[in-house]
Amino acid sequence: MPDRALPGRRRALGLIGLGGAGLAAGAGAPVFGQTVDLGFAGGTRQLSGDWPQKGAMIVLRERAPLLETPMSAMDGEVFTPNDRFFVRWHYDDIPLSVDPAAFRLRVGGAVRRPLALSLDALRRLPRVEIAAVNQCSGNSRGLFTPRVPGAQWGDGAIGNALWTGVRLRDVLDLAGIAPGAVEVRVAGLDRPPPGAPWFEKSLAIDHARDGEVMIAWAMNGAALPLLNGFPLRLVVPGWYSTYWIKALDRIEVLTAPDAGYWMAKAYRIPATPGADVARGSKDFATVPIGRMVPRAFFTGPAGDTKVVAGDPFYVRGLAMGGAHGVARVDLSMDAGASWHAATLGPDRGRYGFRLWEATLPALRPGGYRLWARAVNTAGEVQGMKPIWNPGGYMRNPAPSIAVRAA
Ligand SMILES: Nc1nc2c(c(=O)[nH]1)N[C@H]1C(S)=C(S)[C@@H](COP(=O)(O)O)O[C@H]1N2
Ligand SMILES: [Mo]
Repeated sequence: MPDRALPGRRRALGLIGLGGAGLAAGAGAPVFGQTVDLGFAGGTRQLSGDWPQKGAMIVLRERAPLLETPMSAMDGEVFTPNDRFFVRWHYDDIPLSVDPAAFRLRVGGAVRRPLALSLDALRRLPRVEIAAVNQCSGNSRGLFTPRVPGAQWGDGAIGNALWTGVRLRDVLDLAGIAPGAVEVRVAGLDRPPPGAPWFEKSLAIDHARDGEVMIAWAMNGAALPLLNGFPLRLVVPGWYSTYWIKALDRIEVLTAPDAGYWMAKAYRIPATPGADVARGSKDFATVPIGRMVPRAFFTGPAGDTKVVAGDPFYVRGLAMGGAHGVARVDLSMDAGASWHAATLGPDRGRYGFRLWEATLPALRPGGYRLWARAVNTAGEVQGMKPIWNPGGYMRNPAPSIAVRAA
């Protein structure tokens, strides 16, 4: 971390008026000298506590911010604390202050009544709450082999929250969808550099109206942190977070498919099962990234560990089902030849995290490898073999940790 850059950043982001949201001047002390090893070449990163409303985060990039959650911050937590929730922006020009009284959410395009909704007007609609995992399409990209360009995340570009807000459907119904609508485009307050396209994403009209896609103003019972999209963000349960537009201020109903850069060119995956193609290939049909896939994570321990030979050992982690609930988390000590079910924690919502734990039998002295996999309620099983695609999207091989018993 260039420590000279930190005071400036603290000033720039730390003095933001949030109209009562109470932004502390800096979230905590910089954690100088503390590094985290994300498990790939170049993956040794500095922890910093110098971001507003954030505790210690792994810094991938300062401008535009890419802040990763250390796995230790998710250990034993179904809901990822807001001050440790990962941050990802594409463009440098992000909103540094938003006046909630002046803020309006505009709804336009193919609608009967274009709207400019205040936050108070939104709050008069029926309130909904949903637990959902927000995961970057490129989470774990740093672990791709061969390596691919893009943000070199470890496993921590992910978090689960209980989101509070209103249904996108209710907002669309208030405006009245006009005939011929096919997609709904969303965009936020961050601005592209000159000549670059706005960061806009679109959902099919039926998806936008499914009653699950929501506009949230709170996560885990508190206002969204500025870096996570204050005052409003889209929440698209079960889908990768590229669609979860932050600082959402524009909704536009389209009568033709969105041909913009961020739909037509970026965030596209191979149209193959599991988004998997031969290493190095470039020539394949693509589709926009969409639903997430099941994943399990070790959090305690989060990586290779030593245990006392002859003692049972306790291991735990998190799992997500992707676009469905978690049915099971399995553990294997023979590279997937046989699997044993771990104990799941309570179900706090099908799109959210589920805690899992297991106490494993005593080991003789020696070296072992322990694997975990998640299985969702649709029967999708997390596979052993890593996929590959040039965008570095949707990585989800069954994780493993080395266990040394002595
Ligand atoms: N306005 C806006 N919304 C955005 C983005 C962005 O660059 N601008 N990035 C998206 C991507 S790719 C991700 S991974 C998530 C990250 O959400 P978070 O920063 O709250 O964790 O925000 C999404 N929403
Ligand atoms: Mo992302």
